[in-house]
Amino acid sequence: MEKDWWKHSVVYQVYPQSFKDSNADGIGDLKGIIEKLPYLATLGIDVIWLNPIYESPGVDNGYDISDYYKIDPKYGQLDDLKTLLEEAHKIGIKVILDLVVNHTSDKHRWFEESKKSQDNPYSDYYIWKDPKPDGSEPTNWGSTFGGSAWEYVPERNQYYLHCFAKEQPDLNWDNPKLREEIFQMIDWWFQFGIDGFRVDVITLISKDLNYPDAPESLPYTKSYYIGASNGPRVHEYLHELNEKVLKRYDVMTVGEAPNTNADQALRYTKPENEELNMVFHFDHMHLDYGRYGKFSDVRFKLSELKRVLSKWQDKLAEGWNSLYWSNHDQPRAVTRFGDDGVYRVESAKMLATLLHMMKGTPYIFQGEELGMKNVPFEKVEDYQDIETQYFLQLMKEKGEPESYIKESMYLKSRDNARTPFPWNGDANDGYGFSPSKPWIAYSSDNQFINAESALEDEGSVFYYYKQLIALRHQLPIIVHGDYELINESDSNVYSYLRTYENQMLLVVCSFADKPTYVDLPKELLERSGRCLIHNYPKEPSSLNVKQELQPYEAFVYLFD
Ligand code: TEU
Ligand code: CA
Repeated sequence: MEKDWWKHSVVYQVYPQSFKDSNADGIGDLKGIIEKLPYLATLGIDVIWLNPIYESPGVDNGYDISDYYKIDPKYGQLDDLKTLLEEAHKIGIKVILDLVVNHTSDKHRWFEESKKSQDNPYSDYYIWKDPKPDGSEPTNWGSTFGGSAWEYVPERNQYYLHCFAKEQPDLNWDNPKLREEIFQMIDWWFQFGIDGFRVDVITLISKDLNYPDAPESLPYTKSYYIGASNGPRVHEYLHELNEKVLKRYDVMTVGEAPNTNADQALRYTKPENEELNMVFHFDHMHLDYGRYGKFSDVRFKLSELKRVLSKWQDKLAEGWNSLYWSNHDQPRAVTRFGDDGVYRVESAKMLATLLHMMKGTPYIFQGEELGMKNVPFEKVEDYQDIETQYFLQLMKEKGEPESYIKESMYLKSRDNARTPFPWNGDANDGYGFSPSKPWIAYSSDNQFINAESALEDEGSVFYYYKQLIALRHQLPIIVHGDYELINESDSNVYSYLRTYENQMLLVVCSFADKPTYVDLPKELLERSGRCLIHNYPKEPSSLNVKQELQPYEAFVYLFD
């Protein structure tokens, strides 16, 4: 087995409930994913990451797990997952699952027992604290989806902690018995044959036992960060997980790391620390936050994007980066960072170029390879997501104008990423997703943006992604080369170099919606190179780099 295969892999994220429905209940499922493996093989990806498919009441779309060993019947059976693994492995694709072990569902057997009394075998599986003398919550922390992060249970006369919904109680990792249960479960899944895990909010598992109150300056819904992120024993626990389980398998791990800076991330990912292979950071996701945090109409600044992405490229030189523009929690990349109007195709390709030529493992969220954009839901009621519902309510209470509320939903709701995948453009055929009413409304853009038309069009975003993936597989410089930002102060163009052995790669990406000009190092202008990829039709003399750029133009040159 090839060492560190995840370093030269490209991961494709499948949101199972919205990929392909095989049994006409309006919900995507495992058989649907199996059916669409050839599509993923055509794209050329190496790994599929599936969002949670375990048994769950579905309060937070599967991130509230009631049984780690069962597949939720709406997705199929364990046997279907076996088949998916076999079929994927046959064509060289690996499959990783989502591991949600900071919390469970409140319907998990452990919690049902734990909440009964202060004295039972599961009593310490969760985080229980006495009320303050006046009966109030142990700290002033708010939870991600609204309200206090503490919920009172009369049977115990105590509060339990939930950083997310109250139906998602936080597990107590300080309890060695709990850790053993979790490690056993992880081992069971590796025995089953999966190839790794994306690990949900792993930076939150160790809590500061002083339980400090949060300062007013922290946004309420994230105020638990003060005592719940990058806590005192998190590295110890991950190392223990590695020692006891991960080490024995050839698997990959990517931890989701909210509230984690690049120095901390290096600790998680440095190979000699034996914790995780890589983490997802949020720094570039925070560039357009406003007064409610995420839900805002603020637009990112290119200078900030350069600063943030370059910092991570530099700081994680001895660790490993994960590269992403979008996922199931984020709006569509082309709307957020590009132009989803006239230059949708050009800017989607430009963004792909910028990300896929960087050092790290790229992640593609389903539909990103079609250049899907945010969803123009007509009715606010079309939004399903628990986070969106909360912020909608909050902004209404604060008296925000209807138009501002609608605009922030449109720009930021997690549902932008969650609408069913458009396999074709035919509304009467449920866009090829399902013959029945889907669990969440379709995007009306599907008639123009869909897989069938992308596959028929040589110039589509899809084939551009395919090319980028193939380049990563062919050229070690893309995997291993050093990164260097150039033209830092250019406010239109993001350009950088990669160097490896005697080779050099030049990546130029315009974020301007009109023609512009890029200043390039003289030595490169004099050298002749090879244009590897370009989002505008090739010009006859592609040996020399050019400096005039079309709107959202992007290209990559290799010099050797
Ligand atoms: O998200 C964790 C996380 O940090 C969220 O606060 C995220 O920032 C938010 O969704 C952005 O709007 C993970 C999962 O990816 C998410 O889907 C879950 O809801 C959450 O954990 C709880 O498990
Ligand atoms: Ca189904």
